Amino acid sequence: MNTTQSDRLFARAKNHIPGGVNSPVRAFRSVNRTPLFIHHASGSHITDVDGNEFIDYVGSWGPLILGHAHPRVVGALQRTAERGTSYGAPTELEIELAEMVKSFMPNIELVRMVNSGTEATMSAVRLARAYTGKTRIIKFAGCYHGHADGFLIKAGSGATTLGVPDSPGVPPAYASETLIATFNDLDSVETIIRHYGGDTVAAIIVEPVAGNMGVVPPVDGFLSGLRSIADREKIVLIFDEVMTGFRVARGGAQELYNVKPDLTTLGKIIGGGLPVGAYGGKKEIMQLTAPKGPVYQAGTLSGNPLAMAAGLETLRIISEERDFYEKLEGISATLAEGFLEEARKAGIPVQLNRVGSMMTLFFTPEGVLDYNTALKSDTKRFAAYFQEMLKQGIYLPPSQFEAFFISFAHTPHDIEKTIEAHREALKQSMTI
Ligand code: KE4
Repeated sequence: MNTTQSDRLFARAKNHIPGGVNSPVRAFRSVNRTPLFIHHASGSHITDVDGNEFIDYVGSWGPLILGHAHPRVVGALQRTAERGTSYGAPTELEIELAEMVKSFMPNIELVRMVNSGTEATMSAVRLARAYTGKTRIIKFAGCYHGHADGFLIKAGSGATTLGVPDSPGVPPAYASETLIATFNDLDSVETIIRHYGGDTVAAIIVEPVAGNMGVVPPVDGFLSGLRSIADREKIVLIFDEVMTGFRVARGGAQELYNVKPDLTTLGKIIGGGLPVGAYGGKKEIMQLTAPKGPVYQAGTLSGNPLAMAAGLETLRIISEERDFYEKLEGISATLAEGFLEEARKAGIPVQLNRVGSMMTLFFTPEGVLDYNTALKSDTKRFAAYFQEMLKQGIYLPPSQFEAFFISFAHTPHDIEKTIEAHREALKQSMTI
């Protein structure tokens, strides 16, 4: 595969941008190769600057559930841009998207638009602290909620020690306010609460379906168990649905698992490929947000017309398509079944975790239920598999610990070609 132009651009990029990319995972480091620079994309396909075309399972890390450059989304952006791109003043579009979000997720009574998932989660936590008057938060090892300081925390040694910074630059004081539990393990949450007291914990924040340690679904009772603990201890339960919102079901994971959080954070699909995040939920909590209440949060481009137009058109198309999620489930299930069948035939132990159109193929013989079991995956084999899939025209997320995203634009031919490539890539990955 010729990557001359990509290599040239990467060398140039590194002179101006840290690591040559504007988000670390794009650097392809964990798959031991340099990144491809993309020239254009349409539907389920992307084409790099050397003219190599791929079937895309990254989909900009989740936003493009309709596929790239959907004509109606592009048209909405063009019409909106011709009237002006941003005013720093309210528009009707923001109300329409808020109303649309509430129609998908009726548990949300008030919602605030921001510009990224990180802004959404950091703002939701600030709100929970203000509402409860408490300062600590509980998050789960392997769950990612964006790069705000209070989330870049990893578990200290022992089940009840305070978190420790997971990045230089995060003050230890922040780490002491973040406690790390184990995903799918309610006892780990109870242990923390017994040790620190529920009266010190403002919020539990969780990806209701983990997507950032690879996909890890919640085991039966886990989410409802968190709901009970939050009710008992008067803790704000935050579902970080930046990835799962409008992805795993029309109403996100809170609809799929029928567990209602107090606050929900959103991103990705809600922007249709433009920068949007949002946080929303119970009116009695959300109304503390400025200017209604005292909790400050602001943003120059929050609710900007372009992002609102792209998000609105995306959600409208989803709403109008009869059985949208059933059809997407069919495409995703066919891919997953093909992946598993080929791995079985090749005698390669893999785990495939999937919820709807987000999935991860783990190279490990044992079930992946949390971060520790995810970390047992053979990342070297994943890297070899990734490279082989790329050679065969399949563009996967460049990390064992990310989710593949299937879009409504993936065709039966795409799926068939992907399964064939997978068969060959499994064989090649055996030779490492
Ligand atoms: P952003 O700030 O990147 O818009 O959203 C942060 C975020 C929050 N919550 C969840 C559940 C998320 O998955 C994310 C961002 N996801 C990653 C993909 N694993 C974005 C890709 C990247 O970092 O480049």
